[in-house]
Amino acid sequence: QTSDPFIERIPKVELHVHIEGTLTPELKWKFAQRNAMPLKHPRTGTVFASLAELQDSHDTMKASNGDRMDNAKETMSFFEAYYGGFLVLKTKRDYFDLAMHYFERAARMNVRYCEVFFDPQGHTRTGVTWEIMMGGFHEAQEKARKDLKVESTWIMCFLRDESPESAMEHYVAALEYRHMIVGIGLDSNEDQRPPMLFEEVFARARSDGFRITAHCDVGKTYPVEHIRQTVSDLGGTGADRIDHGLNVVDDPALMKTISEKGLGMTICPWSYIRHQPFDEVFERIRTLFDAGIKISIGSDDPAFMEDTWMHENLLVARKFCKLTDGEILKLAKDAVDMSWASDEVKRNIL
Ligand code: ES4
Ligand code: ZN
Repeated sequence: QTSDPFIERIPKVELHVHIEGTLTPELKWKFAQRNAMPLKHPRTGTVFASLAELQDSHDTMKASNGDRMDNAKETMSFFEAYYGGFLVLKTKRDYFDLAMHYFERAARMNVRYCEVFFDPQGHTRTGVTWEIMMGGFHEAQEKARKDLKVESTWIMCFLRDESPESAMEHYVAALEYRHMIVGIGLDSNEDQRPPMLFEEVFARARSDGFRITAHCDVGKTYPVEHIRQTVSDLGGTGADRIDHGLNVVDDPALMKTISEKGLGMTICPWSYIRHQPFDEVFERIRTLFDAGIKISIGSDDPAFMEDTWMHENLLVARKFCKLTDGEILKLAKDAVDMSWASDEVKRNIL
């Protein structure tokens, strides 16, 4: 099912989308062409000769599907495809176009407000300056507000597979752009990287007035301890939200703490379907919902998951969690509630 008038009509808030995860193969190809860069497969070194070849290997759903892995040697793993995308972003215009492409999609889905993740370390390490990156984002954001009535702000994520020192350096550099940034997050490969490794920078961000969140349990099952740290410790007294964290359903006491603290969780169904049994994913989401925990549906990396944007994520959640119109409305309201928008912006959303 692809059409659902109620879901189409309802005003939306998106709180979990990586701007780099909205880089479609078409945009990647366009930027590579105009920056005169050959696009290579990050592992095999093969140069993609056409957009069609790139599109083929960009399909990380295929790559992560166990038994199709063998005969899909040329496909890229998620992180290969994702970080490969950073290489084609060179100019302020690239950053502007990337963000504008997302805001235009958002407007078409009636997304009125969004908090968009970006990964500055992934950009500075390819030689891009803050001015180029934030300048392009800012111009797009202003145009989207004016022309599309899409309100937005940014959440700066640290790459947890980089060092805490690098996170701190980027934090300090970002202060010049703090008017654009509402919160600080943590993403990338979670293996052996508990959130509290980054406590110094999160505590500082907290005391400087930023909201904080962290990705937990994404890709495969990581220790519930990562969620516990995020809930109770990060930034001194715990984060303001949790990104993902589905495996908390294995720990009813922690679920109770999340519920009592009123912490919202951002949930991206298409991201989990790639790695986890289908039924289990939706049972878990339903369990969180029924426990009264605030959840907000997001798209994570829509361009890397078979083109599944906010709309498609809501559709699949609706279908397999058997959500009524009333329950869809509750999700939409909880998303507003969980957001870090000012009261005035919140009033204008729904
Ligand atoms: C990500 Cl850990 C993770 N999962 C999905 N998308 C991402 N973007 C950056 N980190
Ligand atoms: Zn994410």
